[in-house]
Amino acid sequence: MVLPSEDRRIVIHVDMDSFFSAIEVRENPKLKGLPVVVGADPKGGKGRGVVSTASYEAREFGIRSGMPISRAYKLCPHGVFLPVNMPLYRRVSTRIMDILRKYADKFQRWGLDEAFLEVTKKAQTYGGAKKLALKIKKEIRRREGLTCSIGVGPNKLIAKVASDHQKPDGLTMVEPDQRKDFLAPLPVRKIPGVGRKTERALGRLGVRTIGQLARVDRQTLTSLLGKWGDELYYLARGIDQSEVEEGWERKSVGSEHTFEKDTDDTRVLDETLEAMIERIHRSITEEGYAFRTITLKVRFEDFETHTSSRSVDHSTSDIGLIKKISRDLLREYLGRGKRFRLVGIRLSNLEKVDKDQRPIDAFLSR
Ligand code: TTP
Ligand code: MG
Repeated sequence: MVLPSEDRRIVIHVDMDSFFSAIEVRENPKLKGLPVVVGADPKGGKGRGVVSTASYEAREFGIRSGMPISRAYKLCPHGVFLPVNMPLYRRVSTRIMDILRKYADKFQRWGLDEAFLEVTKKAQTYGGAKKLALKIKKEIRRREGLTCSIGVGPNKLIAKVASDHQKPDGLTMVEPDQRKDFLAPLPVRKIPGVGRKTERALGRLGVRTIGQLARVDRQTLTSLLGKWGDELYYLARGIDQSEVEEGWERKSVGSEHTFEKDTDDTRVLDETLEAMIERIHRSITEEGYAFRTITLKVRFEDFETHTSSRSVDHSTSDIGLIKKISRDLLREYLGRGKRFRLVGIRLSNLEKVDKDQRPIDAFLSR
């Protein structure tokens, strides 16, 4: 089923290349060409935090986002390890979004370093969209000294997968009749929203590529994955009717903390969570948001990692409630005879309660 409206839209997705580390290199050109790793509390590679991002030179050593700094250090001891300077990255992000917005009929920021632009009217044709994309790249490079990768396609799904296709500094055009061939050879996890869990479930059906996924019937997918299976049925065919929506961002905000030393001291755990909650709470209320879901993440000393969530009936911004629920959630993990390496808190299902406020900055950390 391809709806006629599907083919009429032209959507661009822009994603900055190795965003945090590219900014660091721009600020300090001596770092150009070096393996640069940005992460929480890096201590020259001896810290216990995780990697936020790595320059493409550092990725050659196998360093990836989310990896412990200590592992990154083992892979590349001569790398340059830098702390996260979020206020700087936010300022750069805001300026980039201001550039992008001008090129769009409709604009949707999607996190700190990416955005969707519907350009159906401004571009008219795929040829026009390509010209627009090249202009965007040029302007970002000239004004900010940074590169980005761009995908152009008939909907948000295709545009997003395409922007990731030739990184860094790429431009990938996928016209409506090319979408199936474009998607078919890619692994299923390239579909936004497909994580390890879905990948594993599909793997059990022998499905590894999007092309294989497109051959599975709808019933099988829904009985395996429920509503998400139904969505996947369409996504695998390159069909995505979701709109480019102004002001709708990735709706969650959270933070996590790796302890200096693994701990099972409940006071330390409580205090750490409280401090994080106060910071996150300040940020959501300042931006005029309320939440419905709280997620606690814990990682034990042996790296076993768990998350558990609880949702409330109506959206709220009650800090006492966040603290209480997080303590309840934490209790399930106490007394296991294992120390904690990391705790994290995330608020999701955010809802705007104060319409006059600016949209929330998509995340404090992912
Ligand atoms: P990404 O766009 O996923 O990564 P990137 O811009 O660093 O690299 P790429 O060229 O592959 O797009 O994320 C944007 C920024 O978000 C990234 O620079 C750092 C931050 N981030 C984290 O802090 N933790 C994470 O796990 C990820 C994936 C990103
Ligand atoms: Mg990026």
